[in-house]
Amino acid sequence: MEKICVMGLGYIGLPTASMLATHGFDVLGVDINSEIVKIINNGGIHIEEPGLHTLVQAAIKSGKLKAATEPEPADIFIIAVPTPFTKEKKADLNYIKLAAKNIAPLICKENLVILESTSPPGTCRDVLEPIFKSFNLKAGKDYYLAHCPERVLPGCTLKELIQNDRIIGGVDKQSAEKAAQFYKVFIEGNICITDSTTAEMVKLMENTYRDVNIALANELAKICEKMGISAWEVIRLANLHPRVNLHTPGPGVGGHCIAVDPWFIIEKYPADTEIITLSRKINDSMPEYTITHIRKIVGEIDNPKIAILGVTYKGNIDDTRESPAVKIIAGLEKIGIKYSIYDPHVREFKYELSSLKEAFDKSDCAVILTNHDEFHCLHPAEIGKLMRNKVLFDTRFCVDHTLWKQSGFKVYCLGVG
Ligand code: SAJ
Repeated sequence: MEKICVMGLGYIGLPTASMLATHGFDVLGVDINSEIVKIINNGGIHIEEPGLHTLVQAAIKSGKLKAATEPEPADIFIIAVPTPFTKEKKADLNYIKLAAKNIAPLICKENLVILESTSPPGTCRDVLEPIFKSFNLKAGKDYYLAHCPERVLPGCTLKELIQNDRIIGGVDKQSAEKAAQFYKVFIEGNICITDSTTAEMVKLMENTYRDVNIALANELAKICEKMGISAWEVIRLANLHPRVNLHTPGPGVGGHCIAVDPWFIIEKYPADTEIITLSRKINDSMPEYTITHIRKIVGEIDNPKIAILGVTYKGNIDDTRESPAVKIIAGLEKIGIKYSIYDPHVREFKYELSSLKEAFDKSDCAVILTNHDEFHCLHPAEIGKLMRNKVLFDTRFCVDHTLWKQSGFKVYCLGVG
C-alpha cells in the first residue's frame, strides 16, 4: 500500500486521512497547528462530524494514521488546506502555496500531488505547477498533478466521501489517470476524468448553482411576505413539478463554501458574472432583513430581550464560519437589543453562550436561526413559562407552528406573510 501525506487536518483533511488509514494506507496527516496534531494523535477530534471520532480512533489505534506538523516523503500528497477569501473578496491561496512549498523538496519521481482544496479556476496550472517548476519538477515527467475537488456535505461527510462521484482533473492525461487509479480504490461513486481547470470550475459551479437557487428562494420569501402567502408552501408545491428544485429561504447563506466559492469565479470575470454577483448580494442581505423583522416583532415591547436559538451556519453541525447568526447578533448589539444565545452544538463562540433555560429566561421573543434537531423537540408549553412574552420568530420553518400557537405563542416565520 502506498504512503499518503495529507496536508491540512480540517473538515476535509481529517476525514480523508482517517478514511484512507482504515482502508489500509499508511497516512501521515499534517497540520500547522500543534494542538490539533496532539489531539488527533491521542485519538481525539477538534471538529464535530457524525462518525468521525470513531473513525479517527480506529485509524490511530491501527497505527496507520499519524499526525505531525511537518510532511514526510510519501507516494501521494493530498492538499486539503483552507482557501479563505480576503476583505476584497478574492481567494487567499497562501495556505495552498505554503503546503506546496513544504512538500516540493520531498517529491520524487512518480509521486502524485492532488489538490482537493476549492480554488479559483486555473490554480493547478497557474499557481501550483509554477511552484513545483521552481523546484525543477515538471508535471507529467517528474511527478503527477491533479485537482480532485472535495464535494462532501458537512454533516454527511463520511458517507459522501465514499459514495459521491468524483471529478478528477489532471494537468495532463497521465496525471488524471494516476489520480483516478488512486481514488478507484475507495470511491464507490463514478470517477470522471477531465482537465484540472474544468474540475476547478465544476466545483465552483456546483456551489454557485446552490447560491443562485437560494437567492431565488430568498427573493420569493420577500415577495410572499408582501402578498400574505407562504413561500414554503409555494416551494413545496412547485417542487412537485418533475423539473423544479427550488431551494429554501433563510436568514442568510453561511459556511466556508457556498458563501465564498462564487467569489472565486467573480474575481476572474467581474463583468460577466452578473447573476452570480446579484445572488451573493441578495443572500448577503438576509441577515439585515432578519434584523428588520426582529425589530418590528419586538417594536412595541419595552427593553426587549431576544432568545437566539442556533448560531452555526446550518443545522446539526458545530461550524460557525460565515454564519448569518454572527452578523445578526452584531446588528442587534448595534441597535441595543438585548439577547442571549443557546446552541447545543457550539462550545466556543465570538459571543457569550447560555444554557437553554438562561436563554429563554424573561425573554420576549425566541428567534430560531439554525435548524438543529434539538429545536424540533422543544416543549413550547414549558418554554413559554420562562418567557416574559410568548413570541416565536422561525427563520427556518423548522418547528411545529400549530403546537407553538396552541401553547399561546404568537408565531412569525420568515417568508410567510
Ligand atoms: N441554505 C439555505 N437554503 C437552502 C440550502 C442552504 O439558506 O435551501 C443555507 C444553509 O443554511 C447554509 C448555507 O446555505 O447557511 C450553505 O449550506 P449547504 O448545506 O447548502 O452547503 P454547505 O456549505 O454545507 O456544503 C456545500 C455542498 N455543496 C453543494 O451541495 C453543491 C457540499 O456538497 C460541498 O462539498 C461543500 O459546500 C463544500 O465544501 O464546498
